[in-house]
Amino acid sequence: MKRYSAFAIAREALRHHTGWERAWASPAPRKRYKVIIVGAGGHGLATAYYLGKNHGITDVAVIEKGWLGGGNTGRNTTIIRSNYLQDPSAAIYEKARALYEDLSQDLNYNVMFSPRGVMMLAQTEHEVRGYLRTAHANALQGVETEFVGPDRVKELCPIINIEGPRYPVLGALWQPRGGTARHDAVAWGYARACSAMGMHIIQQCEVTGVRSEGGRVTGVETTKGEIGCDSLGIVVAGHSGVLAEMAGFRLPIESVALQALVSEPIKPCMDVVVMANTVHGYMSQSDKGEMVIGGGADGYNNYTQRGSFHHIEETVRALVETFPMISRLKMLRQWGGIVDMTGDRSPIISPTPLGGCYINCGWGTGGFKAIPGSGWAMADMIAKGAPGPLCADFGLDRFRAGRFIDESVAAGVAH
Ligand code: FAD
Ligand code: PYC
Repeated sequence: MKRYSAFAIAREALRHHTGWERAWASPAPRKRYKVIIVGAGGHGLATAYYLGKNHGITDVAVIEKGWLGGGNTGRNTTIIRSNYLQDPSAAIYEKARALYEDLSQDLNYNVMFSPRGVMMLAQTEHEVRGYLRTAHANALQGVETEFVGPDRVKELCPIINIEGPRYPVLGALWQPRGGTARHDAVAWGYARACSAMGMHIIQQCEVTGVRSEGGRVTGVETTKGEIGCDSLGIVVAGHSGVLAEMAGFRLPIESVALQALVSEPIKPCMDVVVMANTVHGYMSQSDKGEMVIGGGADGYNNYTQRGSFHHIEETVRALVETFPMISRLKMLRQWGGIVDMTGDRSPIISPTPLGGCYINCGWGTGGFKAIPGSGWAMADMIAKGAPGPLCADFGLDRFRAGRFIDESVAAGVAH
C-alpha cells in the first residue's frame, strides 16, 4: 500500500490523479481463515485491525452483507466523549477517545478527529446533581470533565437560549477533549489498513448460518458459500440477535431505530457539540456547515432504517427552543439506523456459549465513540481466548448475576 502524504498529493496533482490505488482490495473468499469477523462496521474493522497490529494475526476475513461502513457506523452523528459514570465504562470509552487523538497518524488516513468539546446541558435540578456526580467520578477516573455554570455555557456556545421556554439551562457537563470525527473515514481508514496487512474484506456477502462441531465453532454459511474458521467474532450491532440465534444462544438485546437529520449548510455558528437530553435533542456543525441533529430512539422494536416521523417534530422542536436562530433552517436529509440496546445501556464484549465464538454488541445509541477501544479489547479477547481487563466487566454473564453497569444517564440519548 502506498502511503498518503503531502508529497503524494502533489505528485498526483501533477499527473491528473491517475496514480491512486484502490484503498482496499475486494477478494473472493478463501475456504478457511484463522479468524472470521462478521460485520464490517467500525467495531468489526477495528477488531480486525488490532488483531493484526497488536497480535500479529492477519489470516482474517471481515464479512459484510452490504457495503463496509453502511450500517450504524455510516449513519451516526459522530459524537465522541468518555464522560460515563461507572469505572469499566470510563476505562473503555477513554481508551477509545485517547486512541482517536492520533488515529489519523496511526492509520495514515485522515479521520478528521476534531476535539472541539462536548457539553451535556443540565436543565433540571436532577440533571445538575447527576452531572456533578459524573464530574466527580470522572475526576477519580482520570477523565477530564468539569461541571460548568450557565455563564460559561453561554460563553462556549453563544447561540444557546439560556432561559429556555420549557427548561432553563442550569449548567453543563463539559468535556473539552470530546468532539467529533468523520464516521465514514473511520471505517475506510481501518479497512484500508486491514487490507494492507493482507486481510480479506468481503462485501455483499451475508452470513446465513453458523457451523459448529462438538460445541465449537467451525465456520459460517454465507451467500458466497461455506467458509471455515478457528475463531468467530460477531460484530453486527442491530442484527446481533439474529446472528446469536444462528450460533444457538440468546441475547438480552432489543433492536430499535434511531434517526438523525442534517440541515442545509450555513456559516460557522457553533464550534462545540451540544446535547440537551431533557428536551431530547443534540446538535453540532459539520465542516461543510450543515447542522447535524438527532434526538431520541424509537419507543418500539423494529428493523427499519428509517425512524418514526413524530420524532423529527419532537427533536426539531427541542432544538428550536434551545437554539432559536435555527428556526428557519431547511432540513436536507433524514435517515435512521438500527441500534442494539441492552437493559443497562452498556455493551457486551464477551465469549459466548459456543466455543471459539465471541460477541461484541449492545453499544446502542453510543458506540461510534468507542470504536478504537472496543476493537482493541475484542481483538485481545479473540487472540488470547479470554476477556482482558478492558472488557472483563462487559461479559454476558453479568445479566445472569445482576452485575449491571448502569449507564442510562450517560448514554445521553432518550430511549
Ligand atoms: P454497524 O456499523 O451497524 O456495523 C455492523 C455491520 O454488520 C453492518 O454493516 C451490517 O450490514 C453487518 N451485518 C449485519 N448482519 C450481517 C450478516 N448476517 N452478515 C454479514 N454482515 C452483517 N454513537 C456515538 O458514539 N456517537 C453518536 O453521535 C452516535 N450517533 C448515532 C446516531 C444515529 C442516527 C445512530 C443510528 C447511531 C448513533 N450512534 C452514535 C451509535 C453508533 O452509530 C453505533 O453504536 C456504532 O456505529 C455501531 O458500530 P458497529 O460497527 O457495531 O455496527
Ligand atoms: O452517545 O454521545 C452519544 C450520542 C450522541 C448522539 C447519539 N449518541
